[in-house]
Amino acid sequence: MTNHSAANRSSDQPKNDQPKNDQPKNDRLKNDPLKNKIEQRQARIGIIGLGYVGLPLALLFSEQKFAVTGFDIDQRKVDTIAQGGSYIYRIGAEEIRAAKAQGFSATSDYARLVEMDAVIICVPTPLNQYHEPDLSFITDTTHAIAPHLQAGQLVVLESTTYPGTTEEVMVPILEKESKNGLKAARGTSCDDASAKNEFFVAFSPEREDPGNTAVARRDIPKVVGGVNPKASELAGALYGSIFQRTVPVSSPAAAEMTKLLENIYRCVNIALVNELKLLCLRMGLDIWEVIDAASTKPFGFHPFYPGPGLGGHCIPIDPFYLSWKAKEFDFRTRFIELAGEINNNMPYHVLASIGGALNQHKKSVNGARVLILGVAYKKDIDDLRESPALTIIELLQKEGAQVNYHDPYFPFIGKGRKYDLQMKRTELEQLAQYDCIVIVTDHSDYDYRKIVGEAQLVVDTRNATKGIDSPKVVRC
Ligand code: SAJ
Repeated sequence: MTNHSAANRSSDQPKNDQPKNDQPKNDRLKNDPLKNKIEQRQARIGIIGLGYVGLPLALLFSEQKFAVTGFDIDQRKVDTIAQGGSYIYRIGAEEIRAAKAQGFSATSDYARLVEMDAVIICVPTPLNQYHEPDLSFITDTTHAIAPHLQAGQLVVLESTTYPGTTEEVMVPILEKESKNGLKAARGTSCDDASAKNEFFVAFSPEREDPGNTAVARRDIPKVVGGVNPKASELAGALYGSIFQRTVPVSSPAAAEMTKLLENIYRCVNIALVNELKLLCLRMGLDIWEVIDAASTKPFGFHPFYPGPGLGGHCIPIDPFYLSWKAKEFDFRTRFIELAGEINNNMPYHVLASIGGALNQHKKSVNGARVLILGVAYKKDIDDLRESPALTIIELLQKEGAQVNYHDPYFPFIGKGRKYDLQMKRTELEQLAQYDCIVIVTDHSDYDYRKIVGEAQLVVDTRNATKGIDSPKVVRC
C-alpha cells in the first residue's frame, strides 16, 4: 500500500474528506512527537479486546510494521496468540505468526499500557435483559486503563455505542482515575500534551463486515472524531497509516452517530423487506423476484433481503443504543422500534410457516422430525451471536418437535447469552428421515439441489433454493 503522508493524502482525497482542522494539517502537527512516531512506524499500539474487531485491527497495524500489543481479559485468547494460533475462523494462524514476527504480542497485564503511545478499545457493547445499553465492558476497560494512562497518549474508542459515550462516560473516568490529574486535550491548542499533562481522545467506529472478502479491510474508509482537532488529526494519522482513507468528523458524538446511522439503515431496511415479504406471501407474489427486479434500478435503490430474523452482534443491537439515548431528549425513535418489532417477529413467522407446510402433509409440528440447516447468524461465517436459528430451534422444541441441526461451522451448540441448547451437529445424511428440513442460514457449502432431491419437505427462509422448482419447497 502506498504510504501517503497526511499532506499528500489530504490533497488526493475527495473534497468532503478534507481535514476539518482550522490550520493546514502539516503545520499543526509538524513537530508533534506522537505524529512523528506514527509516521516513522515507531508508535507502540495497544489494542484492548482481541475479538472480531480487535484482532483484525492488530493484524492491519502489524502489516504496516507497527509493534502491537493486544490486551484481553480472556487468557485463552492471549495464550492462543502466544502459541501463534488463531481462534477466529477467517484469520489463519499464519497471519498471527506474521504479526508476531512484527512484534505483535498479547497480554492480560493492563499495567503494560504505560508503554503504549496509542490505545484502541474494541470491546463489546451488548444490550442487557431490559434491552438497554450495557456499557459495562467499556467502563470496566476504562477503569482498567485509567491508572496507567500517560500524558501524550492517544485513546480511541471503536466500540459501537450511543452518541455521548466517549465524552460523557469514558473521558470523565479517565480524568478522574488517572494518576497526576491528567486531562483530555480540548480546544485548539497545539502545545505539547505531555507538558500540559494531557492525553488525546477520539472515537472511530469499526466497520468490520464478518465474512466479507470482497472489500479489503484497508480499503474501508475510517471515520474519526476527536475531542479536539489535534486528537482528530492524531487519530487520523494513526488510522491513515493502515486505511486508504480517513474521514474526519467534528466530534466523537458525530462519529458515534455515524456508525449508528450505518447500522440503523440496515436494520430498518431489512425490516422493510421482511414486512413486504409477509404481504407478498398473502398476495401470492415472490418478494425475491420483486427485489431482484427493483435491483436493476441503477440509482436510488439498494437491495436488502428478507430472512428468518436478525442476528449478529451489531444490527439487532446497535439501534437500541440510540433509542435509549433519544429518551433523554424526549424523543421516540419509532422507525427503530418498529423495525425491531418486525425483525424480532420473523422467527415466529418461520415457526408458523413450518407448521403450515407440515399441515399440508397432514402432519403437526408436535412430534415432527425437523432438521435445521445452518445456525450461524449469516452465511459463511462462524458466529452464533443473536442468531435467529437458535430462537427457531427453541420454538420448535417448545412445540414438541424433535429438532436436529447441521452447520459446517458448528460441531456443537452449547450455552449462550439467551440459550442453552447443548446440541451436537447431526450428519447431513438420510435426509428423507426428516418430516421437514428448514434452511435458516444459506451457507455456500450446501448442495441445495441434492438436499431438495432427498428431502420430503423443505422450508426455505433465504431463497437458497432459487431456481429449484419442486413441490417439496416452501419459501417463507
Ligand atoms: N440480513 C438480512 N437481510 C439482509 C442483510 C442482512 O436478513 O439483506 C441479516 C443477516 O442474515 C444477519 C443480520 O441481518 O443475521 C446482520 O447481518 P449484516 O451483514 O447486516 O451485519 P453484520 O453484523 O454481519 O455486520 C455488520 C456490517 N455489515 C455490513 O455492513 C454489510 C457492518 O454494518 C458493521 O461493520 C458491522 O455489522 C458492525 O460490527 O457494526
